[in-house]
Amino acid sequence: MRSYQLSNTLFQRAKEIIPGGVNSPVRACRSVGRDPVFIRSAFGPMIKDADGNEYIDYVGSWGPMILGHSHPAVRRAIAEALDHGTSFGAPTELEVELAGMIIDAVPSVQMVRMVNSGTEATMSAIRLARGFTGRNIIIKFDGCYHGHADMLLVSAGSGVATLNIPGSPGVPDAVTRHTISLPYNNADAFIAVMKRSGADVAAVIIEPVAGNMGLVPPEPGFLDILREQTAQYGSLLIFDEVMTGFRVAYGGAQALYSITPDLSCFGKIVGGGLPVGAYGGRKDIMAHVAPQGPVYQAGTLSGNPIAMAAGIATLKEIRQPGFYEKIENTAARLAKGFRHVSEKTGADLTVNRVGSMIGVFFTGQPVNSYDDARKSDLNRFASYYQKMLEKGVYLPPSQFEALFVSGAHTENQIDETIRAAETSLKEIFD
Ligand code: KE4
Repeated sequence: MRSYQLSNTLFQRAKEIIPGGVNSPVRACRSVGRDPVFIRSAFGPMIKDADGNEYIDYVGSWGPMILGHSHPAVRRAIAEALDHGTSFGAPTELEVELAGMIIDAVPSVQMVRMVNSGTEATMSAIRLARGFTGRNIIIKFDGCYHGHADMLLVSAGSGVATLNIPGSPGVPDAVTRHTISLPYNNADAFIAVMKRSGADVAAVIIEPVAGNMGLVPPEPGFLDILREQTAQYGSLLIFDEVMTGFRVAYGGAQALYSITPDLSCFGKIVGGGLPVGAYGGRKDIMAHVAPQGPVYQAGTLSGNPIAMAAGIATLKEIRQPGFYEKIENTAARLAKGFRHVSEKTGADLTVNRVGSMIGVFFTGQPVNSYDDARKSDLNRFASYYQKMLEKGVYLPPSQFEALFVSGAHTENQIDETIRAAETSLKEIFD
């Protein structure tokens, strides 16, 4: 039996001085009925908690750790950058290098601005779209999470869905009245709204593969319809690739589905585990960003050299031939294993996968939207989470999150995970 004594002591202290004891709500594990473990170290696919318990990690810091933790090349790059200082608040060669790598990787991005989080990236892209078009309406999709900027906290996924809160107190109606949220994968609903209001829509923002309601892929043709309709009405199409960028392909979901958005948002992997976000796209649009244009956006630590170094090192590793094929095969093995043990144990699971992102839903029905995802049995998910943790498997503590497979996960660890899943599911469904 594992001990969690130090994690529990730390959590009691944390709750006295940090809201909910955490610096991001979903980490509090409230929806899975247990307190969080405090992590002390991580190497490769493994993390270790304060009590010395080890786990196979499928959270990967919510996506950034595509190489696995503490990758030697990333550590060397950070150490090298540290030798020259930590922050200057001035242009550096490293931010030019990372900007160039993003532009080389994603053809739709002709110019890019670094920020410090995915939230900053999407918030800035929305402001830019409104400034560029002179319009106010934003369309998003139920269950998609684009960070915690006021105008996007409408029918959001991730922690908002996990805590089952409709939006958030403190967000004035005046801010969200220009935000329309539609069902994901519902082309008819989208076309109808564009027919009615398209001329007033500044932008449509979407997770091209939804990872914040669990993992929900776009249905064939759905993204194409978004592209056609936004082009027809002069609205901008924004791909929020904070999670999918450099994850589902080196060129992101837009490469996978051959869609050219007008703006794209990035985060997570582009920082290699350090705080980095970015937004970019058509040069004629990005030219409106200050100081080149009038749309203001700024950040003290934007382009921080240490973070840039980590991002550069990460992208250099994942662009190596065979990297995506490897993590794709590893993730396919894991998804196949989940499906197999679901049948073997009679557990009602739906397993969705795109690349190295996997969603395991506790429902026997297909999951193609947020409404579908919310039909999942959250109590059984919570039991599964707890049992898997006890067996040394660290899953995202929410039905409305995705699992991430890294380049460091081995076949043995996948097979160990599947064995733990089989035992856990038997205990739950017997
Ligand atoms: P951050 O501000 O948390 O860096 O990024 C916001 C964001 C934007 N867009 C997408 C598609 C995202 O997935 C995110 C953040 N993802 C969640 C996990 N699903 C962050 C985890 C957390 O909130 O602690």
